[in-house]
Amino acid sequence: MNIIPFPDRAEWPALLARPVQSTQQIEATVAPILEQVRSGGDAALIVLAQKFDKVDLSEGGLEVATSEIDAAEDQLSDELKSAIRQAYQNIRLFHERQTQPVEKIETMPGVTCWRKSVGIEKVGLYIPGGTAPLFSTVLMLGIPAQLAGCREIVLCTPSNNPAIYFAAKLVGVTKVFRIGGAQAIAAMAYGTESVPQVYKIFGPGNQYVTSAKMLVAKEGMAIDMPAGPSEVAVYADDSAIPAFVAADLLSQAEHGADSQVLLVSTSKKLITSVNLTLTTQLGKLSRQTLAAKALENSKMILVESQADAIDLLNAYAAEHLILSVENAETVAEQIINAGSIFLGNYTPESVGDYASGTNHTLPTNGFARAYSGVSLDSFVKKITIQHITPEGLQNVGPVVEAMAEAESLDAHKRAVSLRLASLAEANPV
Ligand code: HSO
Ligand code: ZN
Repeated sequence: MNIIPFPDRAEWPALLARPVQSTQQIEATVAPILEQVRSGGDAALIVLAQKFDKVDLSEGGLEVATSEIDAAEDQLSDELKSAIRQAYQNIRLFHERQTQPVEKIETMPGVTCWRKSVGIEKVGLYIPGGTAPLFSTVLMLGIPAQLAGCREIVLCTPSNNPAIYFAAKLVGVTKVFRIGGAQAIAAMAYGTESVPQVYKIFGPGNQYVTSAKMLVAKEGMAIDMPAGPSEVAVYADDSAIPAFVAADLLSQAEHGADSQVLLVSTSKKLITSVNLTLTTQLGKLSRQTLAAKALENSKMILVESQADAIDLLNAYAAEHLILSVENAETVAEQIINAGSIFLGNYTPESVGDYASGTNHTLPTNGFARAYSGVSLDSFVKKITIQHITPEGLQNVGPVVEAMAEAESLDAHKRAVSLRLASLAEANPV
């Protein structure tokens, strides 16, 4: 991997920049696909599935039959099923506690305000196919959707992997469609004869899927977040174990050729040892070609001090940040930009990817500066409610009258004044 010793702060932005991807060309391919689905519905989806996925959906239909979903269970080993069930429980427990109790706040005597959370009625989850169909993402998106009480949970995936179906059943997905790519996003955004139109679309995907999500977002569809290639930054000192660090870097690199990994350290010794064991471990991976490509975009950065490391990590805003340093928890307090943080030598990112309980759908590409990962909140909207008693209106009314008058909004003022006058009439002093 590229080793960069003591870069000047002026060099940081260039060093930390993600590989740029030209979106224009992809948009030009994706926009007509969206239009084709919008106007052609199911028939267009069948044509597109034939063209891009080489599957004939005209016979079996776009929707995966319940019998096929039920049958998935028999195709999985007991070991995998119990692993998925345990992950389900941990993720569910962590997300369940994100529920906030309704709290009625009396801002002035007689003026009460509160919020209620309501699950988004219809949500769409996209699960890519490809070389490693990530059924874990079904849990990460489906569990908060289930907890939020979303009434319709639609899942589109080009994959017929039984683990995806098994997880979909666990989280209570209402309909599964064998549709992939940009056309799946279009189907959920516009609705077709078989695919229900949803109000928010979640899930990872390749550049075409991401571009489709961005395009429908421009038309007003809610999406989870702008997704880019996955990434990890590891900050390690001499208390770190080089083989563990190398394995963590590779676990992110194996996701795809466009993944990015970063090692930051104040120890040259650590960097050298990680680099050595990385090469050995890489040679043993089944996805070594992909991982090796990702490592070409990746860097090991040697810095002078812990303060420099923290500033650099905050500037990078990693999707995943592993702190394999002494006093990791204290260091974490100084991290202000990251999607998810992993503390110490025994907290690999992969545990968070699958089973600890936290969500693995996280902001990439520096979006961690302003976005959070997916959580229960992503599947609910919060409706504010208020109730004002006659006494309350006497308290807050004059405030509103003064402000409305200053904004020259007479009707606003009158809505209060009329009521205050009627109260005064009913109860003369
Ligand atoms: N690291 C990925 C999630 C994942 N890993 C799924 C394995 N399966 C993005 O956070
Ligand atoms: Zn992963």
